[in-house]
Amino acid sequence: MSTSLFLKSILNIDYLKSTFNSLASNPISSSETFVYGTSGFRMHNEKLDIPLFATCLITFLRTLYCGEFIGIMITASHNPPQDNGFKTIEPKGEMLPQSWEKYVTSIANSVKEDQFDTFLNTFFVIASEALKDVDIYNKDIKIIVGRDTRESSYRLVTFCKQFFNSVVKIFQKSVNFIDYGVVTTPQLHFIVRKHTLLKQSNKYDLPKEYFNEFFQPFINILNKSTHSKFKKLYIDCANGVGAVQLNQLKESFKNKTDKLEIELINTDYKDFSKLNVDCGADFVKTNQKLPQGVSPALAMNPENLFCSLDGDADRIIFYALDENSNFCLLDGDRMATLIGEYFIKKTPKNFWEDIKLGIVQTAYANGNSTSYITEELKLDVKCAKTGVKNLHHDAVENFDVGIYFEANGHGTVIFNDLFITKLKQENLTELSLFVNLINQAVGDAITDMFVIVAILIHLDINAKTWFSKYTDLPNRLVKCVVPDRTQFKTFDFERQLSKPEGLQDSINQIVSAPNSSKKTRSFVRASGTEDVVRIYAESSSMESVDAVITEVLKAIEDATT
Ligand code: G16
Repeated sequence: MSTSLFLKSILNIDYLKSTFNSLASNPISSSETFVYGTSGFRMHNEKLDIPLFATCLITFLRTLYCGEFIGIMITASHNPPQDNGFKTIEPKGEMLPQSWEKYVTSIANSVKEDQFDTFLNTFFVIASEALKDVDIYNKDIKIIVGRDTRESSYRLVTFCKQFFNSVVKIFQKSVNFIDYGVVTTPQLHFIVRKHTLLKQSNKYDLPKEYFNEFFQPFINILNKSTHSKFKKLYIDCANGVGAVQLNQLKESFKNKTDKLEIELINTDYKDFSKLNVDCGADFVKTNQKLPQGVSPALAMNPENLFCSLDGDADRIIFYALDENSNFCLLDGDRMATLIGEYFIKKTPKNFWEDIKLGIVQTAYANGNSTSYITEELKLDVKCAKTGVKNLHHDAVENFDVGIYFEANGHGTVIFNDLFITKLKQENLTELSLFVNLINQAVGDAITDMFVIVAILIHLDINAKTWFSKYTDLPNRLVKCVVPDRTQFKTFDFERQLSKPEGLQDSINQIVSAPNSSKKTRSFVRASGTEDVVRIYAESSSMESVDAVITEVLKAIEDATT
C-alpha cells in the first residue's frame, strides 16, 4: 500500500478538516510566513495555532518514521512573556533532523491554502517523500509533551492532547500520549531519551530520575571535597521553570550536604508578566549587568557564586563584581575554556595523543576566547552557525570529547566510547566521577551549573580567579527591528552577509577604517527566535565598539529603506 493510501486509511480526516477550517480562517495568523527556525517555531502566542498544528502533524510523521517516542516542548525560552513556541525532540534527545525542517515549514505555510483538499494533498506529498522506504505500517504513535510556565503554554498543550486523541481513527492505531506537565527543556530531552533507551512506555517519576542521574553524583563530589573558596551559590531562576524544579533540589540539598548553601532568586513564576524581565541569562549576558535581586555588595563578596538561568533553564551565565565594582561576565566562552582547561589538567600528557579534544563556538565567541583556546590551551576550535543543534553536530563530527558552548551560555560536552574506555584504563577516578554530571543530550542549565561548580571545587578557585584566565575584548550585542528580516542572508558561519546587497561592503569599510583596531570585528544576522536582526561588534575599546555599532545600524537602515 502506498504511504498516502495508508495514511488515508488511518487518519481521522473529518477532524483534520474541521481543525484546518478553523485555523485557515483565523485572520491573526493567516498573514504570517512561518519558519521552523533556530529553535523551532517561536512568536507571539496568539499567532501560534497554525505552527502548532503543523508541529503535531510532523511529530505524527516522525513517530511513524522512528517507531519511538517523539517529544514536543512548548516554550519560548528567553523570549518575553507574551511569546511562545515549540520544537520537537528526537528519540535519543536530539533536535528534529535539519532535512525535516523544510517539511514542517511547508506544512505550516500551506494551512493558508483556501481549500482543505489542496492542503491535504500537499501533506500527503510531503509525507510520501519524508517516509519513503520506511516501514510505517506496524508502528504505534508515541508522543511526550512538556511545557514551561508561560500563561499560554497550557492552552497549547491542550491543543496537542486534543490533536493526538483525535487524529487517528478509533482502532486503527494505538496512541500513547504522555504529558509531563511543567518541565525544563533539557528535562524533556532527557526523558524522551530515557523512554527510548529503556523501552519504557509508562510515565516516569521525572524529578526522581533526573535528580538521581545528575544531582546525586554532584552531591558525592561536594561531600568528598575540601574546597574553601566559596560558600554560597545564588541562582537567578528568571521567574521561570527553573524555580519550579530547583525548589525541590534546594530542599534535598540541605539534607544531603553542608558543603554549599543554595539560595534561589527571581522565583516568582506564578506572575507570568515577570518571566525573563530584568533577570535571567539573556538579560545578564546582553546587558552585562547584575539581575534584579542581586545587590552590588552581595556580588562583590568572593565567597558568593552567582548564576542566572533563562526561562526554560537550558542556558546559564555566571558572573561576579570585582573589588572595583566592575562586572565580570562568565559566559559560554568562559565555561567552554574552563572545561577544556580542566580536562587537560586532570589527564596525563599523552592522554590526548589518540583522542581528539576540542571546542566548538559560534561567531559570537569573543575573539580573545578563541585566541586563548588555540594559543594557551592549544586545543582545536571550530566555528558553527548559531543554534545548539549546529554546535552539537560539529562536536560529534569532529571530536571524541567535544565541548560546545554558544557565548549566550547554551552548551554542553559530548564524548564517545573511546574516551570512556581510556578513562577507565588510566584509572582517572576524579574525572570519571565528573563526567557523570554531564547531560550529553542537550545544553542544560542545571547540569552545566553542577559541572562548573564541580570544576571550581576541584581546582579550588573562585569566580574571580576563573575570570582572570584571559581578558575579553570589549563587545556589544544589540537588536534592530527591520521591515523584513528574511532578506538577511549570511555565509561563512554567519560572519558575512550576502544580502541585502552592498551591506557587507559597508560593514567591511566600517571595521577596517584607518583609526580602527586590528581586532575590530562586526557581523549582522537575522535572529531565528525573534523578529529582529542582531548586530555584534567587538574591538579594543568600548568607545570603538559603540562607534562601530552606531555606523552598522546606519548602514542597515540605508540598506533596508
Ligand atoms: C535559542 C537556541 C540557541 C540560540 C538562541 C538565539 O536559545 O537554542 O542556540 O543561540 O535561541 O538564537 P537567535 O540568535 O537565532 O535568536 P533559547 O535559549 O532561546 O532556546
